Amino acid sequence: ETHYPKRINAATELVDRHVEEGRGDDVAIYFEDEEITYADLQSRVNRFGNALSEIGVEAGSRVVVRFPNRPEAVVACLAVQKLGGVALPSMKLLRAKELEYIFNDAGATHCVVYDGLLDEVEGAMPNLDTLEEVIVVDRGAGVDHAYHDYDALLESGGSTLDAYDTERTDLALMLYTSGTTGRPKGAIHTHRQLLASADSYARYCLEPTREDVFGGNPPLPFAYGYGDLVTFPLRFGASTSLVENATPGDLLEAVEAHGITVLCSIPTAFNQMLAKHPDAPDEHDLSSLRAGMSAGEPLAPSTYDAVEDAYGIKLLDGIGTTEMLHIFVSHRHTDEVDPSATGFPVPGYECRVVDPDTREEVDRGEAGLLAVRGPTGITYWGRPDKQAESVVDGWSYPGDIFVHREDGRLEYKSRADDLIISSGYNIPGPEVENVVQELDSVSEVAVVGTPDEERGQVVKAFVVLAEGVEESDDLIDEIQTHVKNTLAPYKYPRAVEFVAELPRTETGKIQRVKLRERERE
Ligand code: 3SK
Repeated sequence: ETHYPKRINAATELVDRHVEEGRGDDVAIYFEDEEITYADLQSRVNRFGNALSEIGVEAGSRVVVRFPNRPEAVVACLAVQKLGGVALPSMKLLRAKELEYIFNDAGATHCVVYDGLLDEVEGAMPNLDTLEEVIVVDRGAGVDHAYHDYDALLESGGSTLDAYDTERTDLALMLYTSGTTGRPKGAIHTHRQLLASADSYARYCLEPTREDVFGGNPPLPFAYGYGDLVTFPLRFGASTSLVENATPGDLLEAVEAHGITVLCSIPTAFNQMLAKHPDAPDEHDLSSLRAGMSAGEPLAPSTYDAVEDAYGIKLLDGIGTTEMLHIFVSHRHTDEVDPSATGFPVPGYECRVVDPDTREEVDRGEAGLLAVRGPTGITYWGRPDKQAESVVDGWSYPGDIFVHREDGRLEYKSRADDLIISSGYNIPGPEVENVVQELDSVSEVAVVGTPDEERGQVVKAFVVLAEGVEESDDLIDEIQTHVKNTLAPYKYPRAVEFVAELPRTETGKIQRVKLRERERE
């Protein structure tokens, strides 16, 4: 708290400060063939901010920003924050019913929306209680509308704007959890927390400089993407490379075109890059890369090794959550990375592994529930019930099972919900997944517990086979034998089902809850 002045505005720190300190000509955003400098970005934020203010956005207003990864989304969020409002980026696949809940729960008054994503907002409109104004970014989707036009507002707004005099504890960003179970929850973050996520994880684990270019495909409305592609690069006067709806191939092209130095993605996308573009290191100049970041799902050691072999970079696995805003356990790029562990508590954070019942710290080497304390923490919007469950005595409980090892590293075991209890043994599904994933015949795998009369639950693996591999009983045998030979034999999957794909959230997380539900039916 005390490291930051009482009055601080994140947008000013991320943009204006660089211009004032003579870095206005540096590139802030690469997008397609466009290079948007810090001075350009400041001008757009100011002009759009002035226009938003004319149509009623003020301190405390909640503004939904609905976009693929494009510069207008960055401009909109920063303009709202500069006015003292709260930016609420929304995942682009959300449907009208889901949007209705989020708009009403947040009390959103304004929405800035990309033309291709307007229809679901319109579908929700008859039931929106607080929405006053809609601003559409017309990019040729051919929608006919009578709302405000983003480009016209940008033209009309004056190019200077004094930031609202926000306090460090004022809200700046609101993100809804994807809600695999129950209603989505709004996670809220202050101006200070936004900056603190960069000043802890990014500063110490990545040590960014002005020469860095952050790039990747996590969507901006995902806390991971917002940090990697907005807060981190702009905090350090570096650049961000935005690619709309990037496939793994697009990302490899962006590395070459924009000179990406820090490549951010999720394990599935790294696996797809490796599998679909095995010749990428010969076909593209990837020499700008200096580090990679992976989150969203645990990173299998086999993926870590393959990325290091192919691209020559350490892929830093990190655990973060929407509620915690960003990563709180990771290796630093200067560490000797041990891919069997997630890493150390990020500087600024403390972690304890506790007994879920007593909340007492367990011995090193024993599995327990992770408790975290640091510059960001869990705060829900209007959910005292969930708040009381998730924060106890000042410690946030993100809901993950970890082992704190003697070497100080934290080793991820599973989500608390994903622990399989079979014949009295505790079996973390992701540990089995990592081993199955080592087989060349396997493209993706998810492991859950399936009900069993004798054992309570048995371990079941859902396997997506690599291209060209045919399912067979021999393959099942190979998978089971490989796990038995690598882990304690009771962890082997007694059931194996081949599937065409795994259910995933829009942010790429495997929805194990859906697989478990299917097994219970
Ligand atoms: O879900 C995650 O893994 C995550 C990681 C970093 C930052 C934010 C999130 C939600």
